[in-house]
Amino acid sequence: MCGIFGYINYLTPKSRKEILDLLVTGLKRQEYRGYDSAGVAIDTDNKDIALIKKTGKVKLLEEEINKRCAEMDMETAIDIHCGIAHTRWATHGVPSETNSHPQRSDDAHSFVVVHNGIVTNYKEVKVFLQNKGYRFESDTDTEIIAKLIHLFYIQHPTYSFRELVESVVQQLEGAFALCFKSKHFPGECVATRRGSPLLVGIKTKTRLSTDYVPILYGKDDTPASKEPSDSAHSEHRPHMRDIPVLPRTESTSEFQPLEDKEVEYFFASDAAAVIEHTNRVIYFEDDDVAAVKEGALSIHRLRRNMDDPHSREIHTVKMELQQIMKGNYSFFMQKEIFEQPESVINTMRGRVNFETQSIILGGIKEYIPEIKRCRRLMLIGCGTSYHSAIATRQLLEELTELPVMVELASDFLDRTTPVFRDDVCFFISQSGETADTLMALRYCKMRGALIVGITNTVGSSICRESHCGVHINAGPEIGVASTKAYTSQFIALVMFALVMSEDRISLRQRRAEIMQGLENLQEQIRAVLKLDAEVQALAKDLYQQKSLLIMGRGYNYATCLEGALKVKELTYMHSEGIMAGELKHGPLALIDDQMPVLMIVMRDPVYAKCMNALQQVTAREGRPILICEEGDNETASMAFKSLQIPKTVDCLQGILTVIPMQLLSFHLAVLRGCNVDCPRNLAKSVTVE
Ligand code: G6Q
Ligand code: GLU
Repeated sequence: MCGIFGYINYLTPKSRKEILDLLVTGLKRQEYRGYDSAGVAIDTDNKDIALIKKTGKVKLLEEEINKRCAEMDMETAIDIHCGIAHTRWATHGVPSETNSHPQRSDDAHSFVVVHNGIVTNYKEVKVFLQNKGYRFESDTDTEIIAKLIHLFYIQHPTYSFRELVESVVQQLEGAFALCFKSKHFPGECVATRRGSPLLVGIKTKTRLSTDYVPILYGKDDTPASKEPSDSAHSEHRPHMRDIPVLPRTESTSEFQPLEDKEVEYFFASDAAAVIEHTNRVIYFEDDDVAAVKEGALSIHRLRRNMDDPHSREIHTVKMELQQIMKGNYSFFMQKEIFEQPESVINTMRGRVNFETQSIILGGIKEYIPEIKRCRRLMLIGCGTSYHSAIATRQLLEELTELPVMVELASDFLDRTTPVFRDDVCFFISQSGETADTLMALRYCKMRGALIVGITNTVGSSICRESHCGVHINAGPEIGVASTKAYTSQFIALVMFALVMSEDRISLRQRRAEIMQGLENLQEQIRAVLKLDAEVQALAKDLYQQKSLLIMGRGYNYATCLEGALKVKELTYMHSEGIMAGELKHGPLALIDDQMPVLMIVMRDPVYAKCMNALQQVTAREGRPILICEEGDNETASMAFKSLQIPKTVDCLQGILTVIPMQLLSFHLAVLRGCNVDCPRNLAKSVTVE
């Protein structure tokens, strides 16, 4: 989920020092994407491949490279070379040098690979490879890719580098961008993607004579299939046992190189990494396999569908480096809000099977029988993470029929809350390092409870100290205000509730409805994000106010708390999330024609009660802004202003209602001149009690 950078120079001589500088700079330009370790692979003097990897910042990798310089000739210019580099955000295996990329096929470094994303069927492939005698050194999903290409190479010595990669990706499920280098194919590079971004920058001395690179399709395929290429892939994926029914694509005589002799290629996850070298860029599509051989770039696809294009356009990127560092966004928080259509999918990837309506959470699978026997569930966290527990409590109660306690870690400890051996305690934390949450975890562990970690950071303290857990896989969150981690925590807990109710026939209908909701979520989040301009207009009305009250109840109460927290922490404006049912017990006193009030009123089981609250507000001349359902003009007509958002199943609605709140706090902060990504008095990871 982080950064790939590959650099190939063809007849453009560069010293090892220059090549390493280019690779390290390529990684630095993508540092904003967040990562926990980094690594590079280049050729050595004696035709081996040197792997240099380091946990932590790219700066540390750079220092390690400087130390290793003495081993190699750094000055002599090399005419043709391929180097690959990577920043890793761990999803499988803790951040460590062995787990960092590039991952290798064997001690001899026959093949090395860098990978962004998650291979969801890696266990199956790993067992297959272990049975073939491969020994694994890392805990990553990625290592199977390096080993698998090695196996194919042994089995099919006549295959080209590109054909080997094509054979490999046919066996993979999940999301990936990959960049390969091999000792057997010096100066060549093959890269491909499915679900993770990848592009190539092209630099030539003279202007390119073409604006596109033709796509070469697999030989056996006529352009008749109606199937999208993705499903074609999985359909034709041979079972591991009878590997390989390998495709042969176009012969080399049809290979169409770019007409330039001296050329440099820059593979990257983001244009930010190539823009200082060239503005000529091709963005790859899913299942494109791009190969650089003898200075020629070719793009292949295994099979062709009716409306597939004949070529990939070479775009001219007009932006300056500074502009695209945050991927077109001005702030990390903004980028992370807009990443949510993808991050929610990453949380579900490899876990939810919409066809069979089943969910597997690999990290807690073995503990499910024990969890089902427990006395109660306790969900413990701080700040935003605590809110994700509030958001899902009702569903957990419904689907598990267990008592569910939701606790703020600090208060839980203050009370020395009784905990028992048959309790199951969930610790929810984006960073996995929050001191209060960690202390509460140790407190419960000492008392013999089962500890389940829900974190975004593999290898964090909470991960290490839990008995089992779920990684939310939202990708690195850099903005201090948590956004995409919240929606992913939400989904992780919903998935847990669904797992717990799998064998309950009476809940079949309810589960099916929630699964449908999960499946539609990506599109619906996209639709909510389209309201950005409307939310910005609201922010313009509100930004000079001193206070903002946010009211709701039921499934949307958590959105009120989370919305108010976002507004407070980012804009320094007073904001309060109020349970609408509590209005008559005091907060109503705050309402007049001046007090800004935002209310969430969806057509769910508490609709009528929310409407009562709304009437109480309007009766006191309050002028509420409403978040309501798309097409619900009746409710909207009661509002001073309204935002209409798509409807989903009640228990998932909070994912869609929180997004306008994230956008609103963001726009308010910008308008009030606050530092969006680093608000005052708040750290990304609160490691003090
Ligand atoms: C919210 C903040 C903050 C955070 C807590 C808990 O925008 O980021 O409320 O959620 O400090 O942090 P962890 O989730 O990392 O434990
Ligand atoms: N899943 C891979 C790993 O954990 C790649 C993670 C990434 O995208 O950086 O090693």
